[in-house]
Amino acid sequence: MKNGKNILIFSIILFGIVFVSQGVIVGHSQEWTDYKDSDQRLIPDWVNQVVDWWSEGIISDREFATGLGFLVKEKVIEVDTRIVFGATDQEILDTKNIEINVDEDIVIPDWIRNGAKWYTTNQISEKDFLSGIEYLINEDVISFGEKSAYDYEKMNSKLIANASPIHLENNQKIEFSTDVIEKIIDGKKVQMFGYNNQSPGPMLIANQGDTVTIDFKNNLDIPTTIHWHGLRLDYKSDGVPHLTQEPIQPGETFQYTLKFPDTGIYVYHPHVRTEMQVDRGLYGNILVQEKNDSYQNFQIPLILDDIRINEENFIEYDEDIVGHVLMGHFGNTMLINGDSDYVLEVPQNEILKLYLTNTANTRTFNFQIEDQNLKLVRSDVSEYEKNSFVDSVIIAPFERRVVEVMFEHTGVYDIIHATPEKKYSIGKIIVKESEVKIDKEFFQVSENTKIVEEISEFKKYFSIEPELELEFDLKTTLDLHMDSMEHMDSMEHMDSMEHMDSMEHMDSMEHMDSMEHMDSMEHMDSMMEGSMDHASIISQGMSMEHDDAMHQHDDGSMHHHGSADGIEWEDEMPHMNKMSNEKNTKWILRDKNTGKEGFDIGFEANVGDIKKIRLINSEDSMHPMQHPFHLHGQRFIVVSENGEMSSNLSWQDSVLVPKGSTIDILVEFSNPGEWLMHCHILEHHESEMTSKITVKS
Ligand SMILES: [Cu+2]
Repeated sequence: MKNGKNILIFSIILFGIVFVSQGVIVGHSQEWTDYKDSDQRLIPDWVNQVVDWWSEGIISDREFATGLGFLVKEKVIEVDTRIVFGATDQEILDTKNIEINVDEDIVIPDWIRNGAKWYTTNQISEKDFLSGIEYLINEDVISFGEKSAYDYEKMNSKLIANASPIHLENNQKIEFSTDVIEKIIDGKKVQMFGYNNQSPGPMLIANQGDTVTIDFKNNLDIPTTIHWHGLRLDYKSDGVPHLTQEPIQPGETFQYTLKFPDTGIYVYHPHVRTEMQVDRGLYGNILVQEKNDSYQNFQIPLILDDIRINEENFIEYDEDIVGHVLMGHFGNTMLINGDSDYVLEVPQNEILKLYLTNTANTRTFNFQIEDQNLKLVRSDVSEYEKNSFVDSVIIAPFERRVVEVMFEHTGVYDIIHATPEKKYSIGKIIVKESEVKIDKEFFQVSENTKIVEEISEFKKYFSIEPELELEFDLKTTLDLHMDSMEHMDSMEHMDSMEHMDSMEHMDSMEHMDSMEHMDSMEHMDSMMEGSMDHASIISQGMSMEHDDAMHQHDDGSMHHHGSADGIEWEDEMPHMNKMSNEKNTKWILRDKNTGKEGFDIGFEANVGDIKKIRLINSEDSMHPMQHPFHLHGQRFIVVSENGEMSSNLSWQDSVLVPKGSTIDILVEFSNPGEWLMHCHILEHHESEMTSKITVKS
């Protein structure tokens, strides 16, 4: 019976599609053709994804057909009745008597829900929808072939990718590009950047030990590069402007050679105006698997991000100057896999391996799933010595963590970002009933003997003295003691002061008088006229005369809500942050012993060296906050924090150094070349919180 019903749905859909493919769309075809000719790129992302997934076999015939059935059920046919059921009223009437049902057993994939939801809520236009359907037809997606059962086991992969995956063979060469794209985020149509017209970019899936070539073309009107974060590849392909290559100019090409010595989840992103280009959507995952990997469980990459979209649906950046340097650019919309409304559907009792990546400019996430323990199994570059059950995982920008989770009970679960003060639901997981029997072994923790053995060889170096002690510091001409401005009660509602038209909330703003200390801010004027539109309204509107109030609060203390753990979870100084830029504010890496800063540090090592580097994030600096430290092209072990030895080790390429902490890392210098080390808060990096290490072969 079940099959019969499905076949019915298929035949209806096929019937409709045939009409479409023959161009029998009264009233639409003309507009449609124009539209398609004028701008191919307006085909929505979800359609491109569907086509790719379909051709890759990631979604089955049946999934696809079910999806269309779902669109019908969701009353998408109110508009496209003619598409699905025919051109004439009689044809529509003839078919309307047939009841359309989506089989309750069938898991509706995310892309279908999204497609239907976006369309029915007018987030994608009829034009977009129609051109998408046409695209599917042109791509022969309608040739259904055999009707495979919806069965994860029979699919060639249990990978639920965050973007259309590209499975890479050894020595394969692929084409890659950066492009301007449009995306719907939180109901807003936003102009963004994508890799191969997608954001997140395609998920690259490679085998450990392989080599592949990326023929890259920059289709943006600004220079860019691609950095392959965490890969120990040849430094000529590391994508660092002016160090390993020149920036790739608009229209130009560059060839990258990727190598994958380590398994795990990695992330690629630009390294030119990184803070702006990443925020606009340029990032993607790389999954490196063991050769002949027969991993049978679900693999689900989740890219955590935030993005700042203004009222005009625009991601605002100054083309000429890096802004928000003080704390980095916090977004006002949180995303999973580029979606502000992420929904994942999974079967009950299956082991789900979640690959977490943080691509936010500055926001550290504290990842949780409602009512679930997470089995933490991996960090950046390797598994942990032993896995452990945790409630939550703190993940700083561009770190990766891998957790496993198993849902014993069906239902809907929130994916949560939990700060000490607030819990944000940033997505949902729908757990469907399944036949799968629970595997009690999942709840055991175990040791990873391979990693234990590998790391044990390095333990004899754990007690060596550091050869480099790096201090984190800040220089700014801003008067950060104007902190009372940051403590307006209503501040948290003000969203970085974008909406502060009304001055009645500004009772504590009288402290703005210390603006007079800002005479050294040569860029203040242009800031006020340019990207600081809203802030300039504030400074005009507020009184500069209440001199006396200023000093009452000027105790020199900086208040940081929720930072008892040494992490700034929110933009606690939105006004100062917005005033800060790369000219008036510089973050610094300093060699404690020589006093040299940034690229002047000139640290060197030889291939084969094992050296300790101490990262010192003193609480006494001008604005102490956490910094995620990243070293290119090598791997390291976090040996200790504040003198306390780490109890569960792994290989990493990044480490979060909370405010007031000192962290020792043991670096295995295995890869010759010129390698960057920097803070991965992107605005900090762009404001020179960066140095390099030369590794000689
Ligand atoms: Cu930093």
